[in-house]
Amino acid sequence: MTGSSGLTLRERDARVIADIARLRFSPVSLVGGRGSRLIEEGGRELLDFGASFGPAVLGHGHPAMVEAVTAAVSNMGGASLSAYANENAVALAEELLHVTPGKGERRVWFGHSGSDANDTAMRVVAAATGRSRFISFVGSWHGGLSGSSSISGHTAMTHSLPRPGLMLLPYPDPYRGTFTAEEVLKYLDYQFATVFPPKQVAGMFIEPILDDGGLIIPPPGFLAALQERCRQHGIQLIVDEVKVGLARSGRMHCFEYEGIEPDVVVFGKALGGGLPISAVIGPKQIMDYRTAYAIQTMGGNWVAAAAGRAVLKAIEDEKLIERANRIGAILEQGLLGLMARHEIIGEVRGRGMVLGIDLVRDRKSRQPVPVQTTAKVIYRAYQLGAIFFYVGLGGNVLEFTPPLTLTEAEAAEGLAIIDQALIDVGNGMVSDAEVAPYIMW
Ligand code: 7F7
Repeated sequence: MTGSSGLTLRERDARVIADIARLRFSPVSLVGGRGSRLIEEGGRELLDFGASFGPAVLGHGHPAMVEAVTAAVSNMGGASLSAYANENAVALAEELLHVTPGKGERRVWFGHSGSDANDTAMRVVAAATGRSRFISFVGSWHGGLSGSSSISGHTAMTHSLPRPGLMLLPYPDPYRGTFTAEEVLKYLDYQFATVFPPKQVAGMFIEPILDDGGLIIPPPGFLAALQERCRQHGIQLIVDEVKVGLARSGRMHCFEYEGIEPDVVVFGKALGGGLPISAVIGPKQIMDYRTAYAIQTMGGNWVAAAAGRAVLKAIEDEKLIERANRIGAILEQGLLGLMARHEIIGEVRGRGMVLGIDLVRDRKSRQPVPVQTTAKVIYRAYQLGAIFFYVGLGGNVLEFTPPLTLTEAEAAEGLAIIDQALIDVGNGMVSDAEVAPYIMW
């Protein structure tokens, strides 16, 4: 199908959209979406197993979201929380504080994206503690702005320099065993005892599942051991729940699995259900540190905050935490079933409805497949009618982050598509040339 210009949507996109904004894992171009399905140009429906890298937790066009956003946009209490208190943002902050554990007086900051939220967390924590060093992890993705990318450790970000005074620790990987938790902790203690004085460290950024870095689940006790060190040295423990938080992991917060209580929690993606809103929750004495101004005119704006409230309400009304566990278990079982038939699947891992399959050359060596292989599976799945993405520093982990509203029947449909895609790629049905434009990192 072509627009009035006679060009397809993809062609028009190529003419006007900056390449620095693209991360395309398939040729799909969208004209709409409903439920768990996206509608591509021409009208074909595709099952959405990525939820646009996570945010579309309620799928597309969810009635509660339509109602909340329509009502908000029809009766706008201004567009700036910086300029005036607004009912939707204040209520959302109250609700977020209610569902997020933490001690003492806390305050909420609102932004538009996970990137600006991590940026803000970094700046305000540095300013309020008077410390300038940070710790984060190899493989982490905290955002694409100057500050948030400077504390990220993803291979896709090596074109920009890390923040001075950043220590990037390996995230222990129980599957490949590149580093064990004990080795990482030993290295951290050694750094603390020598060239990285802990009293100069403002904060430590942690993803409770290292998602873009390969969907790695931390070994039991690792995050608790980090928390213990943070407490000992007055380091703020900043947990980035942007990708896996708010019910996706089968808990409200993914950090709950670790029995830890962060000082600062960062939300994004799911919070707006696809609309741009992010939040940082932290201790009052940090979040009220006025000279660390983090004012964005439309942060916490009326409409995005209404979307946030609709998401939190749907999590409760539709028991989405329970659902993430139930449908997540069905998906996981299905993937384990595929593993029995596809040697290429080295491991199935995840929590709730954030799951991954690690594709390997062979199960003994656990060596990742070349990224082209993962890209081919995704490309073939797109042809068969489903959208997936890949993660991992070698691009060998197929990621499943569908809407939390995914039905059992849709889960089965997605599994059947992956099954067929693996068979077809195994039979050489997709060429290297076909997927070359879709290799992103
Ligand atoms: O919404 P935004 O891209 O600004 O969020 C940044 C961010 C912060 N923290 C975590 C744990 C994230 O995963 C992200 C963003 N994640 C990327 C977005 C770019 C494409 C790759 N897939 C992601 O999930």
